[in-house]
Amino acid sequence: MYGNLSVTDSKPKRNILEGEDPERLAEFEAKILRGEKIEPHDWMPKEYRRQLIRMIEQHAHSEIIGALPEGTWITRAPSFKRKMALMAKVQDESGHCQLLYNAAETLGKSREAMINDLLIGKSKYSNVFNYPAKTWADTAVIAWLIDASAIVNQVANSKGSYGPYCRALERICQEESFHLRYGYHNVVTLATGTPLQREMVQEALNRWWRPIMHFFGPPDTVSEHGAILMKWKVKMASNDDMRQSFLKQYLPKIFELGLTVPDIDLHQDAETKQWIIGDPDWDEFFRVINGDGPCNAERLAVRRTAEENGAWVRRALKKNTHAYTVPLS
Ligand code: FAQ
Repeated sequence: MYGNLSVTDSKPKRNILEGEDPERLAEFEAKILRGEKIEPHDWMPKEYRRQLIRMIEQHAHSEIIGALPEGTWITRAPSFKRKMALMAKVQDESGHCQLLYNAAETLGKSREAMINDLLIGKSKYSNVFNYPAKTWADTAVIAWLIDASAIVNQVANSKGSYGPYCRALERICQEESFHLRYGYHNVVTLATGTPLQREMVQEALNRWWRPIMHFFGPPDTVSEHGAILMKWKVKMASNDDMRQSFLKQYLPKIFELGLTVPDIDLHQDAETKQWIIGDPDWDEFFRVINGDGPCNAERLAVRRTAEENGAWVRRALKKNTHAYTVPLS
């Protein structure tokens, strides 16, 4: 199902709980099992903190970088109404990164350190935002199916164990559900429009399908962090289960619009009703998340420029001087 990927591709295991007090660890795990939330002032194993920082930070970076592919279409939206809607969406995504950076900061890593790790290429962000939005139809597919993928992941994980992350996810999901409806409306408009519009949306779907399959992470057999994150209820389902949940919900809607997906091996198992996908090229996934995708360099360059251009505002606020006296040019 997944080409030549196997468990032997994963890194060697280390003892992640070395040095932890067994009694406190047992109490912590019992609390999670009872469905209680862990809050910032509570005791937690070092590995729980490290994993949460890694995951929430990557999520925050994904939101801020994720605003870029669609953002490039604000000036080219096909009508004033759609321009307003797209602007609101892009603004929402930037707001989500604020909520997520705040949640990650409760674990002890500063926002400056997180942004720095993004800009030097140390921290990852979602694979999907390293591809270009070539046409207006790409923005429609992003807003419908990437927001849908994000919702599948985030609704599940909002029931997880770390209080600040779960509360941020709940709020984010409410806004993402507007994005999804906006995206679906755009896709329906194109799919039921002229032959050229229909062709445009099909081509966009063909471009985004594989990155969307990658979005949920590598197969469970090679997922490095999945087991411990699910044990501690940070991830509420495995990568493959999240991908399956997306396929079950959205493939029928795609087909209903008369659209297809570029996977000749895709089929539904007659007994289990599970969707079986072809190999979505996991080599490409690993290349992209490690910095070698079509737009990685461009995305980071834009963020670096934004960071440099905004530096004087942050300096002014930090010094608590009167920001309005700082010259604008
Ligand atoms: N992209 O062991 P696993 C959005 C990395 S928000 C890049 O399976 P894990 C909103 C992974 O980090 C989108 N890297 O990892 C929006 C790890 O590398 P590391 C973001 C990926 O953590 C919509 C390595 O591979 N959502 O879209 C990806 O157990 C529209 C091994 O993988 C979240 O961040 C990937 N797709 O599971 C904005 C949700 N997948 O750190 C604008 C929270 C895996 O060891 C427009 N995150 N990797 O160097 C999660 O649920 C999880 O972290 C997963 C990965 C499921 C992404």
